[in-house]
Amino acid sequence: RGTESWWKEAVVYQIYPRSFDDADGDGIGDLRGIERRADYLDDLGVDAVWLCPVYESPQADNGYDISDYRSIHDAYGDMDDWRRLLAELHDRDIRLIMDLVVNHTSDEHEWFERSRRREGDYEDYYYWRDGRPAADADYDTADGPTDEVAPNNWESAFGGPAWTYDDERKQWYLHLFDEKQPDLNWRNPDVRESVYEMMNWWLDQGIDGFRMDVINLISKREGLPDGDEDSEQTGAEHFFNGPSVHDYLREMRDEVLTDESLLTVGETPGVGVADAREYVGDDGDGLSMVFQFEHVTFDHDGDKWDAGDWSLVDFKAVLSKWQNGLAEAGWNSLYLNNHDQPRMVSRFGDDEAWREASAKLLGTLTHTLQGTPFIYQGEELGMTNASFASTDELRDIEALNFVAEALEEGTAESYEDLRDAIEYVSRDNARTPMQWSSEEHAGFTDGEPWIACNANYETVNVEHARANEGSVWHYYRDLIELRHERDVLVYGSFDLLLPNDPSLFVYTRTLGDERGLIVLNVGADPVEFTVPDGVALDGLELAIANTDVPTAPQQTFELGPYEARVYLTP
Ligand code: TEU
Repeated sequence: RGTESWWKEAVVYQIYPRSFDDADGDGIGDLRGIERRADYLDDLGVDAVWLCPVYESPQADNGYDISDYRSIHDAYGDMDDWRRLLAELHDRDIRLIMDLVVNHTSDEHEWFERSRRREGDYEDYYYWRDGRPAADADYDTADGPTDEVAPNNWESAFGGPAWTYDDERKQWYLHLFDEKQPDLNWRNPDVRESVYEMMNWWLDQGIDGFRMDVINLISKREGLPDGDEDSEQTGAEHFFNGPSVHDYLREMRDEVLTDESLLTVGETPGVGVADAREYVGDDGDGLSMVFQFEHVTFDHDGDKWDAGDWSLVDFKAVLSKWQNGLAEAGWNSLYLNNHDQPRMVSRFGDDEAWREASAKLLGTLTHTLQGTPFIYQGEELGMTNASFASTDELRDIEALNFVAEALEEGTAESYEDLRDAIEYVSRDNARTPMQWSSEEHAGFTDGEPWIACNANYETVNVEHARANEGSVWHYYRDLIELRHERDVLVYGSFDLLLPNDPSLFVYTRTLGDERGLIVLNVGADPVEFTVPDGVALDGLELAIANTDVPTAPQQTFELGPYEARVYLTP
């Protein structure tokens, strides 16, 4: 892989199909809905779409539980719809990246059904174990035979034990996520072969790459030993970046990912910079990028539901560590939100008084760091977190489990006690329907949407944003165009200024003679700052800003609330 690749210069748009656009009125987004928005994506100027799972699935985790990798979930359409979508995107020079979910399948996948019946080659497709004698264990465990408990103390990412007892096979199976998402046994070469075959089948359909769901969880430590109960997820040290993960990924590269132009992005919770270097680039496993989580977990107080205050100084430190850490050895992905995270403007900006300004500021950040920006649907409108008045309004399995568990354990008396946490971090915040217009249900569906629209759709919507030159949408379009035009924003080196300033995020980008200075006031209070010595201002001109400002930078800046400015040499 050379130093230049299309995906380094690209802006990727993430689509969560269930919530994007519903063409057939059943309240659930679908492939035809996406197809009819191909011009919308083209107008925005994005280069690729990452499509979250659309495969056949019982939808226990909105498609991250796949029951057939080679067909499309009914509510989304069929393979013909998918082929048409691919063609419409390719006609517009937009590439398509599919979501690859191979740490686990659905328990309704044929492989699992055969495995629970111990059918031939399928017997060891998953992690099946006998239970432990009940007397031997002191950890929380799911129900099984009265005299036994789960094989170890590992926990599921969605709460509760990571093991479920299967009455048919009379053994326990491992699931790092929901019980309807059994983990595939990657130690078994037949499993790996089946996965590679399936990946090659998708490549033959003409796709341009894969986003790889929790790909750093596929290798589990031999013997599946008990984990440290004080960690955020018990067992994590035995399956995050497990012992054979790099062997598997290198094998996958050799068997499947030989075309160097593919975009591959591994979703890798819990990786640090040093781990990431082993996954990306020629000297690593060859992935184009990873999604690291440090900048979206640094505000967790041991647990995502305790997220709260965060400091800009810490945020800058995390992001610049990644900028510097992968500058020579790898490539960064750039994101502030996705389908698992709260809306960025509600978390890092101000979704009330300064909604538009702060949405533009955060977009400026993701489009002017070194790496590939990923825009999550609705981000380009400044969509915000939603309101969930009761558990009836929640849809996400993780949130529902969290509420049920807290009520059962008595850490909360009622939903009201948990509401702030839900409305701040739950994944449903990101999953409310895309806001297309001020019509009923935001123009998303003619039916009843599967999850309620955010109440602010009457003012925050595509129709309104496109008609208004000063909107977040137009600003995003300009940002994307600017990034396409200016190599310094893609390839330039990054240098953080003022690391300890509590409200300013300021950095330079440099590529040979080309220079850039990016100045962001991350807060509602106006600030003044003087450009430090050593930063040359000569020749810099304003390239984009979210307010009206002079075209040449002064030595001293007066910045208004959430003001963002990008200066570049011409
Ligand atoms: O997410 C993996 C992951 O790390 C999440 O479980 C994360 O910890 C959680 O969402 C934070 O609240 C991926 C997918 O992006 C997610 O949608 C799936 O639910 C999960 O894998 C299981 O496939």
